[in-house]
Amino acid sequence: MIHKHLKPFPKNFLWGSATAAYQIEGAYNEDGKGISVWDEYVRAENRTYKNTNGDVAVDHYHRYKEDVALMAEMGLKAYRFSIAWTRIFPEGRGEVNEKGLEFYDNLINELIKYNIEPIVTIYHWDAPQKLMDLYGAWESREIIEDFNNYCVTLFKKFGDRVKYWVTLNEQNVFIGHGYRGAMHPPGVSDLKRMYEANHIANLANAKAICSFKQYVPDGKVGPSFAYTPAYPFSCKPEDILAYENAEEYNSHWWLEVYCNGEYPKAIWNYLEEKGLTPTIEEGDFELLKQGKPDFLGMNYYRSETYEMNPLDGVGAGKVNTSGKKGTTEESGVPGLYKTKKNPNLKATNWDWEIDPEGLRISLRRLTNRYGLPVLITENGLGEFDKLTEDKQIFDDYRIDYLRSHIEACQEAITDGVELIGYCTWSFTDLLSWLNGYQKRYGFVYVNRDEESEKDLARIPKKSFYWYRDVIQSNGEKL
Ligand code: BGP
Repeated sequence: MIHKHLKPFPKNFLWGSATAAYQIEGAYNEDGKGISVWDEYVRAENRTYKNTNGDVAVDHYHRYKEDVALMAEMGLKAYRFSIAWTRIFPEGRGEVNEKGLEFYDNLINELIKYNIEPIVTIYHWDAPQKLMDLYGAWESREIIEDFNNYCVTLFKKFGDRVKYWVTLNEQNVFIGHGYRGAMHPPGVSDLKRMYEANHIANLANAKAICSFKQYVPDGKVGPSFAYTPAYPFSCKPEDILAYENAEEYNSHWWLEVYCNGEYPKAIWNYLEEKGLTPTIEEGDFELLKQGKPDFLGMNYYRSETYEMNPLDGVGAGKVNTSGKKGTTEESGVPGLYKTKKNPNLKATNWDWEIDPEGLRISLRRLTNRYGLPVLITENGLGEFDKLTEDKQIFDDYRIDYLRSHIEACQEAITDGVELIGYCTWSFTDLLSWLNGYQKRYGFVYVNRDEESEKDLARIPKKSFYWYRDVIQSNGEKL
């Protein structure tokens, strides 16, 4: 569809940027905070790039006022951040830590002071270690109640000022990496456990949404999903089927549950044959159906291309966490699909293919299938940045990436997609879970690296001023 004229961005469009607690806050054991599964996981060698951890991260906990002032200078309309469960409940349940609530209360008030809409992510992967020790965190149904208590505490405390809430960030990633890829805590590779934990996370998500409607009736809530649209490598029917397998297996397995309270049939059957379907208890589907989101949060970075993979074909391959281009290995699920490099797309140094049209395709696919408004909760470019001697960063490649993706948003809006807002990843540079500090995403450079915390100085990049103009012109000046 080629439009002659594009519709303007809506007047109240949320031009935003996003971060997550573990990746920016630091202060990992201060003011009563408990230990999270990430605080614990990174203690063992070789789990992250150069053994980096978030003990200090970019010290946002102590510098939040400076960071929010920079957001205000940029004219940001919305800021998406996550709350660390272990700051609120150090042990995951039981006594509330007032100091933890106070930190986020201050942050929210600071944002509101500058008319920046706070978008709160309730869970961005940092489950309390105590709950992991007690009952295996997401592997026990006990977490549904504990998570709900944590959510209700937040709704009661912040629901008067926070109207946009994200329940779980990228359940497909934290469950997939945690229990299949063994790359995130708890570092397990066991499909049965993965699908059980995933089902429990679905129930926790639905229950939290039900509570939300009760406590914040004038707010909007939804999960954030890492959507990577699948493409077929060729028009051979077997490749088309491989791409459909990938779509269903990697995305709609989650999205159908969020939006319709059901698991997609073909994948359910596939898993049933293997004895991998989750245990369903009475009332589960009723709860899943009740917990309907108001919007879909979508994190979009790239597309992925697939071809047929025979039953004795390739399995999981290595992921590039070093920034050495071309080190990503082919990977697949035998009998379902395998990944292929898309010859039509350029890729980043971490081998993520750059595909703005893929964002438009994603928005249209999700709108067509689920009919919900969409909030882009993450989109951005992770790259090496160079600080010049006179302390400037010319990140034109990031501007190009963001510009083309914002154009894709406008095309999707013109297509009829109801897009609430667009949050870049990320506002300041921050810790990338597995890739250390060298894979930078921010508008604001943070002066630190894997080896040293240096002075953690904040330096706006060229993209900072570019995005300021985009916001000021409501997307007209790209
Ligand atoms: C998403 C996560 C973010 C962030 C981003 C970039 O999956 O929600 O927390 O890390 O990806 O990924 P990476 O840091 O691996 O480059």
